Amino acid sequence: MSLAVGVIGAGVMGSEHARILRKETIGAHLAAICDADEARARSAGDGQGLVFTDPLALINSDRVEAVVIAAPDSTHKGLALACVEAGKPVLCEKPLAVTAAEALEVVEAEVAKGRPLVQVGYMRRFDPPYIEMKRAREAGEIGVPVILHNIHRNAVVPEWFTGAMSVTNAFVHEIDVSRWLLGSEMVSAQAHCGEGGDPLMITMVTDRGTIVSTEVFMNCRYGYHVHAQLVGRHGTIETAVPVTTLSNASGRHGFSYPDNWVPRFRTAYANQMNAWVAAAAGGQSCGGANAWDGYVTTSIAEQVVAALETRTLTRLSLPPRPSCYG
Ligand code: ISE
Repeated sequence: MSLAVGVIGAGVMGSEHARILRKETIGAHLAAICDADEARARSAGDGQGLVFTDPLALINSDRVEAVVIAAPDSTHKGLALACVEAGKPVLCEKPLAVTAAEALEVVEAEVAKGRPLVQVGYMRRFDPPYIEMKRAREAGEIGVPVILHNIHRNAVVPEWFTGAMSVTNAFVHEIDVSRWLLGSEMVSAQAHCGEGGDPLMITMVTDRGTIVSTEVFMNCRYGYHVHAQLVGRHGTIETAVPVTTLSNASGRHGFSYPDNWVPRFRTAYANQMNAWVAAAAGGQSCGGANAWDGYVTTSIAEQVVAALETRTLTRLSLPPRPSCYG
Protein backbone atom coordinates (compact mmCIF):
# COMPACT_ATOMS: atom_id res chain seq x y z
CA MET A 1 0.00 0.00 0.00
CA SER A 2 1.36 3.38 -0.99
CA LEU A 3 -0.23 6.55 0.45
CA ALA A 4 -1.32 8.99 -2.29
CA VAL A 5 -0.04 12.40 -1.20
CA GLY A 6 -0.91 15.74 -2.80
CA VAL A 7 1.37 18.75 -2.33
CA ILE A 8 -0.04 22.28 -2.38
CA GLY A 9 2.54 24.89 -3.37
CA ALA A 10 5.50 24.47 -5.71
CA GLY A 11 7.85 27.11 -4.30
CA VAL A 12 11.03 26.36 -2.33
CA MET A 13 9.37 24.10 0.24
CA GLY A 14 6.64 22.63 -1.98
CA SER A 15 9.18 21.45 -4.54
CA GLU A 16 11.40 20.03 -1.81
CA HIS A 17 8.47 18.09 -0.32
CA ALA A 18 7.53 16.87 -3.80
CA ARG A 19 11.13 15.75 -4.41
CA ILE A 20 11.23 13.90 -1.08
CA LEU A 21 7.95 12.16 -1.94
CA ARG A 22 9.27 11.19 -5.36
CA LYS A 23 12.67 10.00 -4.22
CA GLU A 24 13.06 9.49 -0.48
CA THR A 25 9.78 8.34 1.01
CA ILE A 26 8.82 4.78 1.85
CA GLY A 27 5.12 3.93 1.72
CA ALA A 28 3.92 7.00 -0.19
CA HIS A 29 4.04 8.60 -3.62
CA LEU A 30 3.45 12.03 -5.11
CA ALA A 31 -0.13 11.73 -6.38
CA ALA A 32 -0.75 15.41 -7.14
CA ILE A 33 0.84 18.82 -7.04
CA CYS A 34 -0.85 22.21 -7.09
CA ASP A 35 0.29 25.76 -7.74
CA ALA A 36 -1.40 28.83 -9.20
CA ASP A 37 1.44 28.73 -11.72
CA GLU A 38 0.69 25.49 -13.60
CA ALA A 39 4.12 25.31 -15.24
CA ARG A 40 5.80 25.60 -11.84
CA ALA A 41 3.59 22.81 -10.47
CA ARG A 42 4.42 20.61 -13.46
CA SER A 43 8.12 21.22 -13.03
CA ALA A 44 8.02 20.36 -9.29
CA GLY A 45 6.15 17.14 -10.10
CA ASP A 46 8.84 16.22 -12.63
CA GLY A 47 6.46 14.01 -14.57
CA GLN A 48 4.80 12.51 -11.51
CA GLY A 49 1.32 13.23 -10.14
CA LEU A 50 -1.75 15.08 -11.36
CA VAL A 51 -1.33 18.83 -11.76
CA PHE A 52 -3.85 21.19 -10.15
CA THR A 53 -4.15 24.97 -9.97
CA ASP A 54 -7.03 24.90 -7.44
CA PRO A 55 -5.92 23.68 -3.98
CA LEU A 56 -9.46 22.75 -2.93
CA ALA A 57 -9.81 20.52 -5.99
CA LEU A 58 -6.60 18.74 -4.94
CA ILE A 59 -7.80 18.32 -1.33
CA ASN A 60 -11.16 16.92 -2.45
CA SER A 61 -9.80 14.72 -5.24
CA ASP A 62 -10.47 11.01 -4.69
CA ARG A 63 -6.95 10.38 -6.04
CA VAL A 64 -5.46 12.11 -2.96
CA GLU A 65 -5.44 10.46 0.48
CA ALA A 66 -3.22 12.90 2.43
CA VAL A 67 -2.04 16.47 1.85
CA VAL A 68 1.11 18.54 2.35
CA ILE A 69 0.51 22.31 2.54
CA ALA A 70 3.45 24.44 1.44
CA ALA A 71 1.62 27.46 0.06
CA PRO A 72 2.07 31.01 1.46
CA ASP A 73 1.54 31.40 5.23
CA SER A 74 -1.75 33.31 4.85
CA THR A 75 -3.40 30.31 3.14
CA HIS A 76 -2.44 27.67 5.74
CA LYS A 77 -5.45 27.98 8.01
CA GLY A 78 -8.09 27.77 5.25
CA LEU A 79 -6.39 24.83 3.55
CA ALA A 80 -5.81 22.98 6.84
CA LEU A 81 -9.50 23.42 7.71
CA ALA A 82 -10.47 22.02 4.29
CA CYS A 83 -8.28 18.94 4.93
CA VAL A 84 -9.86 18.39 8.35
CA GLU A 85 -13.30 18.78 6.80
CA ALA A 86 -12.37 16.18 4.13
CA GLY A 87 -11.02 13.87 6.88
CA LYS A 88 -7.53 13.75 5.26
CA PRO A 89 -4.25 13.75 7.21
CA VAL A 90 -2.33 16.96 6.56
CA LEU A 91 1.29 17.99 7.04
CA CYS A 92 1.03 21.77 7.10
CA GLU A 93 4.15 23.90 6.80
CA LYS A 94 4.66 26.28 9.72
CA PRO A 95 3.03 28.49 10.85
CA LEU A 96 -0.32 26.73 11.21
CA ALA A 97 -1.98 30.13 10.77
CA VAL A 98 -0.95 33.76 10.81
CA THR A 99 -2.93 34.64 13.95
CA ALA A 100 -3.56 32.72 17.16
CA ALA A 101 -7.32 33.07 16.70
CA GLU A 102 -7.08 31.39 13.28
CA ALA A 103 -4.83 28.62 14.60
CA LEU A 104 -7.36 27.97 17.36
CA GLU A 105 -10.05 27.50 14.68
CA VAL A 106 -8.01 24.62 13.26
CA VAL A 107 -7.61 23.09 16.74
CA GLU A 108 -11.34 23.38 17.35
CA ALA A 109 -12.20 21.83 13.97
CA GLU A 110 -9.88 18.90 14.67
CA VAL A 111 -11.30 18.40 18.17
CA ALA A 112 -14.83 18.46 16.72
CA LYS A 113 -13.83 15.90 14.08
CA GLY A 114 -12.59 13.67 16.92
CA ARG A 115 -9.48 12.50 15.02
CA PRO A 116 -5.90 13.85 14.99
CA LEU A 117 -5.37 14.85 11.36
CA VAL A 118 -3.01 17.82 11.52
CA GLN A 119 0.78 17.81 11.83
CA VAL A 120 2.67 21.11 11.62
CA GLY A 121 6.00 21.09 9.76
CA TYR A 122 8.32 21.93 12.65
CA MET A 123 10.99 19.72 11.12
CA ARG A 124 13.72 20.37 13.70
CA ARG A 125 12.01 17.68 15.80
CA PHE A 126 13.31 15.23 13.16
CA ASP A 127 16.83 16.68 12.89
CA PRO A 128 19.48 14.25 14.24
CA PRO A 129 21.46 16.88 16.26
CA TYR A 130 18.31 18.16 18.01
CA ILE A 131 17.13 14.58 18.63
CA GLU A 132 20.48 13.77 20.25
CA MET A 133 20.27 16.89 22.45
CA LYS A 134 16.82 15.87 23.64
CA ARG A 135 17.97 12.31 24.31
CA ALA A 136 20.95 13.54 26.35
CA ARG A 137 18.79 15.89 28.40
CA GLU A 138 16.21 13.18 29.10
CA ALA A 139 18.97 10.72 30.07
CA GLY A 140 20.26 13.29 32.60
CA GLU A 141 23.69 13.44 30.92
CA ILE A 142 24.11 17.21 31.42
CA GLY A 143 22.11 17.58 34.61
CA VAL A 144 19.22 19.97 35.06
CA PRO A 145 19.00 22.37 32.09
CA VAL A 146 19.52 26.00 33.03
CA ILE A 147 19.96 27.86 29.73
CA LEU A 148 19.19 27.13 26.08
CA HIS A 149 21.06 29.47 23.70
CA ASN A 150 19.61 29.58 20.20
CA ILE A 151 20.96 31.30 17.11
CA HIS A 152 18.76 31.66 14.01
CA ARG A 153 20.36 33.53 11.13
CA ASN A 154 19.24 33.82 7.52
CA ALA A 155 21.66 35.17 4.91
CA VAL A 156 19.19 37.72 3.57
CA VAL A 157 15.41 38.15 3.40
CA PRO A 158 13.27 40.26 1.05
CA GLU A 159 12.12 43.79 2.01
CA TRP A 160 8.58 42.59 2.77
CA PHE A 161 9.93 40.22 5.44
CA THR A 162 9.28 42.68 8.27
CA GLY A 163 10.28 42.59 11.95
CA ALA A 164 7.03 40.86 12.90
CA MET A 165 7.64 38.14 10.31
CA SER A 166 11.05 37.40 11.86
CA VAL A 167 8.97 36.29 14.83
CA THR A 168 5.91 34.72 13.19
CA ASN A 169 7.78 32.96 10.36
CA ALA A 170 11.31 32.35 11.72
CA PHE A 171 11.38 32.52 15.55
CA VAL A 172 8.35 30.18 15.70
CA HIS A 173 10.88 27.38 15.09
CA GLU A 174 12.68 28.21 18.33
CA ILE A 175 9.39 28.43 20.22
CA ASP A 176 8.49 24.93 19.04
CA VAL A 177 11.89 23.29 19.31
CA SER A 178 12.60 24.80 22.75
CA ARG A 179 9.27 23.55 24.16
CA TRP A 180 9.93 20.11 22.65
CA LEU A 181 13.61 19.91 23.65
CA LEU A 182 12.99 21.00 27.22
CA GLY A 183 9.60 19.32 27.69
CA SER A 184 8.40 22.60 29.20
CA GLU A 185 6.02 25.44 28.46
CA MET A 186 7.18 29.05 28.07
CA VAL A 187 5.76 31.40 30.71
CA SER A 188 7.36 34.78 30.02
CA ALA A 189 9.15 36.64 27.25
CA GLN A 190 11.09 39.83 26.70
CA ALA A 191 12.23 41.09 23.29
CA HIS A 192 14.62 43.72 21.99
CA CYS A 193 15.40 44.70 18.44
CA GLY A 194 18.39 46.21 16.75
CA GLU A 195 18.41 49.24 14.49
CA GLY A 196 15.80 48.81 11.72
CA GLY A 197 14.19 45.78 13.39
CA ASP A 198 16.98 43.26 12.69
CA PRO A 199 18.45 41.43 14.59
CA LEU A 200 16.13 40.56 17.45
CA MET A 201 17.12 39.22 20.84
CA ILE A 202 14.33 37.32 22.57
CA THR A 203 14.47 35.80 26.02
CA MET A 204 11.85 33.42 27.31
CA VAL A 205 11.63 31.56 30.61
CA THR A 206 9.99 28.15 31.02
CA ASP A 207 7.68 26.86 33.73
CA ARG A 208 10.75 25.07 35.20
CA GLY A 209 12.84 28.24 35.25
CA THR A 210 15.09 27.43 32.26
CA ILE A 211 16.18 30.55 30.37
CA VAL A 212 15.82 30.38 26.57
CA SER A 213 17.72 33.07 24.69
CA THR A 214 17.41 33.46 20.92
CA GLU A 215 19.14 35.72 18.45
CA VAL A 216 17.03 36.06 15.29
CA PHE A 217 19.12 37.76 12.59
CA MET A 218 17.44 37.74 9.18
CA ASN A 219 20.14 39.52 7.17
CA CYS A 220 23.41 38.20 8.59
CA ARG A 221 24.84 38.07 5.00
CA TYR A 222 27.30 35.19 5.38
CA GLY A 223 24.85 32.27 5.06
CA TYR A 224 22.12 30.25 6.76
CA HIS A 225 23.14 29.41 10.31
CA VAL A 226 21.04 27.74 12.98
CA HIS A 227 22.65 26.67 16.23
CA ALA A 228 21.56 25.62 19.71
CA GLN A 229 23.50 24.98 22.89
CA LEU A 230 21.83 23.50 25.95
CA VAL A 231 23.57 24.29 29.22
CA GLY A 232 22.91 21.94 32.12
CA ARG A 233 24.19 21.94 35.72
CA HIS A 234 26.74 19.22 34.79
CA GLY A 235 27.62 19.92 31.17
CA THR A 236 26.52 21.27 27.83
CA ILE A 237 25.44 19.82 24.53
CA GLU A 238 25.10 21.65 21.23
CA THR A 239 24.45 21.15 17.55
CA ALA A 240 27.64 20.69 15.52
CA VAL A 241 28.03 22.06 12.01
CA PRO A 242 26.17 19.33 10.11
CA VAL A 243 28.33 19.04 7.02
CA THR A 244 30.61 16.22 6.01
CA THR A 245 33.23 18.03 4.00
CA LEU A 246 35.88 20.67 4.56
CA SER A 247 36.95 22.87 1.70
CA ASN A 248 40.03 24.84 0.74
CA ALA A 249 39.12 27.83 -1.43
CA SER A 250 39.71 31.57 -1.73
CA GLY A 251 42.66 31.38 0.66
CA ARG A 252 40.55 29.74 3.38
CA HIS A 253 40.09 26.31 4.93
CA GLY A 254 36.82 25.38 6.60
CA PHE A 255 33.17 24.42 6.65
CA SER A 256 30.80 26.39 4.51
CA TYR A 257 27.27 27.62 5.21
CA PRO A 258 24.33 26.94 2.88
CA ASP A 259 22.30 29.81 1.39
CA ASN A 260 19.08 28.68 3.02
CA TRP A 261 17.48 26.10 5.30
CA VAL A 262 16.85 23.34 2.73
CA PRO A 263 20.41 21.90 2.64
CA ARG A 264 20.84 22.36 6.41
CA PHE A 265 17.63 20.50 7.24
CA ARG A 266 17.50 18.08 4.27
CA THR A 267 17.68 15.02 6.51
CA ALA A 268 15.13 16.46 8.94
CA TYR A 269 12.64 17.13 6.12
CA ALA A 270 13.01 13.59 4.76
CA ASN A 271 12.74 12.05 8.24
CA GLN A 272 9.68 14.18 8.95
CA MET A 273 7.95 13.08 5.73
CA ASN A 274 8.67 9.39 6.35
CA ALA A 275 7.46 9.58 9.96
CA TRP A 276 4.32 11.49 8.96
CA VAL A 277 3.51 9.01 6.17
CA ALA A 278 3.97 6.04 8.53
CA ALA A 279 1.76 7.73 11.13
CA ALA A 280 -0.88 8.75 8.57
CA ALA A 281 -1.05 5.17 7.30
CA GLY A 282 -1.23 3.76 10.85
CA GLY A 283 -3.42 6.54 12.29
CA GLN A 284 -0.94 7.32 15.07
CA SER A 285 1.14 10.35 16.04
CA CYS A 286 4.86 10.28 15.19
CA GLY A 287 6.02 12.92 17.67
CA GLY A 288 5.66 15.77 15.20
CA ALA A 289 4.03 19.04 16.23
CA ASN A 290 0.26 18.63 16.49
CA ALA A 291 -2.41 21.28 15.94
CA TRP A 292 -2.17 22.36 19.59
CA ASP A 293 1.61 22.87 19.26
CA GLY A 294 0.89 24.86 16.10
CA TYR A 295 -1.56 27.03 18.00
CA VAL A 296 0.80 27.54 20.96
CA THR A 297 3.74 28.61 18.76
CA THR A 298 1.61 31.12 16.87
CA SER A 299 0.04 32.45 20.06
CA ILE A 300 3.42 32.92 21.75
CA ALA A 301 4.77 34.54 18.56
CA GLU A 302 1.88 36.99 18.58
CA GLN A 303 2.57 37.86 22.22
CA VAL A 304 6.30 38.29 21.46
CA VAL A 305 5.49 40.70 18.61
CA ALA A 306 3.49 42.77 21.13
CA ALA A 307 6.39 42.52 23.61
CA LEU A 308 8.72 43.96 20.96
CA GLU A 309 6.70 47.17 21.09
CA THR A 310 6.72 47.50 24.87
CA ARG A 311 10.18 45.97 25.51
CA THR A 312 8.87 44.96 28.90
CA LEU A 313 8.71 41.52 30.46
CA THR A 314 5.51 39.87 29.23
CA ARG A 315 3.73 37.06 31.04
CA LEU A 316 2.64 34.63 28.33
CA SER A 317 -0.90 33.38 28.52
CA LEU A 318 -2.44 30.31 26.91
CA PRO A 319 -5.89 28.75 27.30
CA PRO A 320 -6.13 25.29 28.88
CA ARG A 321 -4.96 22.50 26.57
CA PRO A 322 -7.84 20.30 25.30
CA SER A 323 -7.53 16.86 26.93
CA CYS A 324 -7.14 15.07 23.58
CA TYR A 325 -3.69 16.68 23.16
CA GLY A 326 -2.33 14.77 26.17
C1 ISE B 1 11.77 29.89 6.68
O1 ISE B 1 10.44 30.12 6.34
C2 ISE B 1 11.88 28.60 7.39
O2 ISE B 1 10.95 27.96 7.76
C3 ISE B 1 13.24 28.26 7.83
O3 ISE B 1 13.28 27.02 8.45
C4 ISE B 1 13.67 29.34 8.79
O4 ISE B 1 14.94 29.06 9.32
C5 ISE B 1 13.69 30.68 8.07
O5 ISE B 1 14.14 31.67 8.94
C6 ISE B 1 12.28 30.98 7.60
O6 ISE B 1 12.26 32.21 6.93
